[in-house]
Amino acid sequence: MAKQKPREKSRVRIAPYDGPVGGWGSLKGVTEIMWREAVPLSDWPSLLKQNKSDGFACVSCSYGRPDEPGLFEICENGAKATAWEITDKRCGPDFFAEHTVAELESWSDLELEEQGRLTEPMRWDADSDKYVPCSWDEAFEGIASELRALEPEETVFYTSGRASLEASYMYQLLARLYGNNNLPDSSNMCHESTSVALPQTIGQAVGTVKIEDFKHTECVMFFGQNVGVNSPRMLHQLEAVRKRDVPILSFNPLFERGLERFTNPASPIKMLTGAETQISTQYHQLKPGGDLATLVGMTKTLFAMDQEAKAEGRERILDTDFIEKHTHGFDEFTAAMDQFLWRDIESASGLTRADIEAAAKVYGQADAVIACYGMGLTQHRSGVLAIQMLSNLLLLCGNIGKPGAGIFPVRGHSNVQGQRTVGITEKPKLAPLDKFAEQFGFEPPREKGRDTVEACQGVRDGSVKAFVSLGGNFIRAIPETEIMERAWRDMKLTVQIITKLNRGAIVHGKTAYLLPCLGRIELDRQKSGIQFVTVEDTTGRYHASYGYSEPASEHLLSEPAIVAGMAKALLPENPKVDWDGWVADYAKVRDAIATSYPEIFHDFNTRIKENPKGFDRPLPAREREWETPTGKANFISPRSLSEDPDLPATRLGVLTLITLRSNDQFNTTVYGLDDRLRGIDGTRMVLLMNEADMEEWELNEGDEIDLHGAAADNVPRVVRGLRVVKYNIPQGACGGYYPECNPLLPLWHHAKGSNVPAAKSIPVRIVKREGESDSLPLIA
Ligand SMILES: Nc1nc2c(c(=O)[nH]1)N[C@H]1C(S)=C(S)[C@@H](COP(=O)(O)OP(=O)(O)OC[C@H]3O[C@@H](n4cnc5c(=O)[nH]c(N)nc54)[C@H](O)[C@@H]3O)O[C@H]1N2
Ligand SMILES: Nc1nc2c(c(=O)[nH]1)N[C@H]1C(S)=C(S)[C@@H](COP(=O)(O)OP(=O)(O)OC[C@H]3O[C@@H](n4cnc5c(=O)[nH]c(N)nc54)[C@H](O)[C@@H]3O)O[C@H]1N2
Ligand SMILES: [Mo]
Repeated sequence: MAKQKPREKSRVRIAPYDGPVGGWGSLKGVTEIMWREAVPLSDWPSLLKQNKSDGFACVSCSYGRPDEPGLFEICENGAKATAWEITDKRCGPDFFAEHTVAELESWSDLELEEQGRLTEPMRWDADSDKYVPCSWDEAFEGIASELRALEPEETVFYTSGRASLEASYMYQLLARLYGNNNLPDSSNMCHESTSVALPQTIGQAVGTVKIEDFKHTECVMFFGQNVGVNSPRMLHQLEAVRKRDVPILSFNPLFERGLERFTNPASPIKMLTGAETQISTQYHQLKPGGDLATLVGMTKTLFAMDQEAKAEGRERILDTDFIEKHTHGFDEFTAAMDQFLWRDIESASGLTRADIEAAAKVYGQADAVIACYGMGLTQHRSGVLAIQMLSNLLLLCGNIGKPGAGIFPVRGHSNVQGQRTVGITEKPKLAPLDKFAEQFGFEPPREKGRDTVEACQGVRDGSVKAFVSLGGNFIRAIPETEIMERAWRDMKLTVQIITKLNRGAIVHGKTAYLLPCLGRIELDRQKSGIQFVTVEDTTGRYHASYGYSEPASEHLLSEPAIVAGMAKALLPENPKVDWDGWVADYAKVRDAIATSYPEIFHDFNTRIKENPKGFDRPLPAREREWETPTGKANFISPRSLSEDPDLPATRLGVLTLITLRSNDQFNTTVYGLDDRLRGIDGTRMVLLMNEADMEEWELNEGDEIDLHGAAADNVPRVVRGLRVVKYNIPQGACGGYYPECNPLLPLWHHAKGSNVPAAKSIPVRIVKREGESDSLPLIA
């Protein structure tokens, strides 16, 4: 029985939220989800184990752990992610016996995942259109026989950024032994712009900041990263930074509550007195994609300030010694900056010259500056360039490679950075293929594999015929939902290694398997005993993660065991790859990782045991060693302020859509329909609009509209039935939730150089709905 209008609560409320991030609202959020997921009371104290050296690495974000973690080294959203995984709800064969897949088509993401943890491997049965239980061996054999019938390049092995170093390493080896480098991961939709931009500028693909740097910094900047929702543990460091009266500058088209105010829920006094910390000392509401122009404007201001200081015989603003000794391309960069006019900077950034100068002054006067950034920079057509421009700004004042300073890409998933480190990459030059060849006695494929966008293109043109997902909900996360869903069903094989039912199970290939796995919080018992796994956080530190809760079902296998099961069924025996031995004892996988990557992982097992707080990867740029072709840190000069070339020639009636995460979701996992911090309760089908634009379009709050894609290719793309909400967002921009708005994002609209879908700048047009609305009234 198809459900009616599954996406709204019976009561929908839109009203501005006055509270801070954290505080009682946050504690209430935690308790609500613990009840909703029916987490037994005995498991509640487990929250205290989160992000402790003897506990588990939070399955939510990738932010690092301080050396002395607080009693509650958790946050509202980390607690939600934990509750989501250790839930008492189960989705077993009885559920699947009751529902055909066609029937589940109309279920929302929330309703699918609300069924709870999957308990047994399942195979899709074409005759009944139902998932039916199968044994693990049947699943592995079935998958292997499909894959054997294909050419290796016709299969894609996708990973979502949560899988451990051990599982990821085994998985990339499986793909390469099978014969391809088709190893895209969620990073391709996320911080790939970072991984492309930073090696060219500072010679490493990851950031340079450690948590201790927050103790020494004199200024923190945020470009397009929503700390209060997506990496809330960082608020503890920001609170301490503000206590020292250090300025924080935020650049964001939306006023995000977490960048404005915070009440520490771990501080009893603050909770009782309601004391809030003001986070940002300056908040610049730029246009979507306006960062590049803003950074150019700040740079011009610094040049002017420096000239003035020089003329007056004061200490220079630019770090001329650093520029001279450590950088390349400064003269060309200076000339490029001279080309840009303030008039154009103001119009491309949406900020006034005075605003930009005010930000530059604070930056220029601080001796050590940290620049944090997230999807607001990476998910644009010019994302790579914007990151390079941020790096330029830091280099000007020597803000890389000294205490309290650095560039800080705040990555998403808890091990997304680590997966790339251990070989999950479609770019052969980033994997030690010669080493693999020697270690495992085979000739690894040398051709470039497919990234996320290229994998999607392959599914569309039929050249990709099988898709194996280690985690994630790929079909919901990618652009162009409708077109991609149609193409997806033509594939020969889809395999989902997941923990909960999601859309990727419903939209499937001709043969389809669901392989349910253990989560990281669960006890992983293997032949040699209980195993732990390891992850790399966004500061480049490796931690062990120990599960503690009983598995959701006795039939679950760990991710390493599933990868090994597929590999053994598919690949010829290889005496140098001991899949069984690896599964029996993950320490042996870590030994293999150490052999492949000795500089980073030498003595891996010893070091992880001896350092309960983790150990660090080498970060050459932190030591001012530049592993670039010039041997220096490079200034990279932008040639334009990025007019997005994908926008249609005639912009009449076109708005730029930013796709957003709510406070009640982890990526495509929707915990609930509320977004407390933005004052939206009970629905996600909204379009946030500027008041002046609403007048222009003659719209009132609560009106229902259809949103159409307005990209230059004129392909019809539409999301129907969004309700207009008046919001403080720049004129010309509008906001909607991800993944609901993904049908509007063209596959080809992605960052140049990194192929990250430009999800923060989608051209759209509004079409008003005539007649009666079938929605519930808004209660303001
Ligand atoms: N609770 C929770 N935590 C998460 C996740 C989650 O979904 N929920 N997801 C995880 C993952 S995989 C990731 S990648 C990270 C994502 O975390 P973030 O990097 O914070 O990503 P978003 O929330 O998509 O958007 C970030 C901010 O960019 C702003 N923005 C949009 N366009 C622009 C622009 O042009 N310029 C600027 N300066 N700002 C802009 C938006 O208003 C928003 O505040 O979080 C991780 N952590
Ligand atoms: N429009 C728009 N699109 C976007 C974005 C955006 O900002 N806007 N953001 C992009 C970004 S940054 C990202 S990272 C992607 C991510 O998007 P997703 O693919 O949604 O990422 P996940 O959170 O990894 O996927 C959730 C699924 O992982 C499975 N899962 C959970 N825990 C585990 C586990 O321990 N093991 C395994 N094997 N499976 C598990 C569950 O079944 C769950 O359904 O979306 C991208 N898409
Ligand atoms: Mo991400």
